Amino acid sequence: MKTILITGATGDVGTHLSRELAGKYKLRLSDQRPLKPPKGQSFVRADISKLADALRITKGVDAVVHLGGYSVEGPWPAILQANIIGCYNVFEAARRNGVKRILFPTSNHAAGFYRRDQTIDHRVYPKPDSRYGVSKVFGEALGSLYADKYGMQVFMIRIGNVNPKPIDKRRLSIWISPRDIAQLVSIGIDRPGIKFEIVYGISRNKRAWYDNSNAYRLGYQPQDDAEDFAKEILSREIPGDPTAELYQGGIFCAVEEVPNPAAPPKKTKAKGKKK
Ligand code: 15L
Repeated sequence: MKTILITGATGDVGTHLSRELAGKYKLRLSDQRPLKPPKGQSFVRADISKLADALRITKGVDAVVHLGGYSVEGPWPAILQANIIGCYNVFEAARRNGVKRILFPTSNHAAGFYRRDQTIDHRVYPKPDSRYGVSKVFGEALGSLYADKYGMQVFMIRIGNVNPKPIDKRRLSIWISPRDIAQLVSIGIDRPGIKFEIVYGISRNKRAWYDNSNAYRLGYQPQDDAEDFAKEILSREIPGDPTAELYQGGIFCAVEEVPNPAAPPKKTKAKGKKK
């Protein structure tokens, strides 16, 4: 039985995967937050922004599923620490420990600025919609480098949204059920001959914005379709921000006010003074 490290195991996706993959692999779960592992699985607490921790957890595993990191848009220092430094440490630690295979669940937000009326495949140039999206593009680029330069076997899953059910209109296009993501992850772990692949982590959704033929070529046979929930979801949907509605990344594409600490303080008008 293969030993698989799952980083970021306390998160939603990690929780679904450790349940779905139990018994199929020997799972070593890791996170910086504590976790009581399910029976038959082990847990190692680690902070992947420290290379020494990343080296410790990647020792002796057959593959790494690197979920650890900041999982939504956030302040740059947090993204930098977790998703740039942390991601680098995990790839580098895996290489130094001789781990050949690494799965990096990237995100739909690496390409979130494609419009919803476009269908994109695994070969499109990234169009990140956020600092978080940029960090996922960094992970994809790092994976490409480690595949070409060091011969690592790298499997990228641009995940839509993992949930037992799709939660809104946007997710009808990008939803993936827990059992479908587990199937994709198993392909990434077990399929021979992987060098560097990008697939989309979505179920067989009727409203998909992705041409996921690369996943199908590698043997993916999704069981679920978000359309089964469409009637219920559309009946309660209220129109959102028009920019967010235009792009695949949704609200991550909306312009936000980023406070600039270097900017001089704004002058306030003196009270009672007329122009
Ligand atoms: C993601 O990449 C996030 O990790 C997740 O929390 C959701 O925001 C998801 O994308 C989404 O777009 O629904």
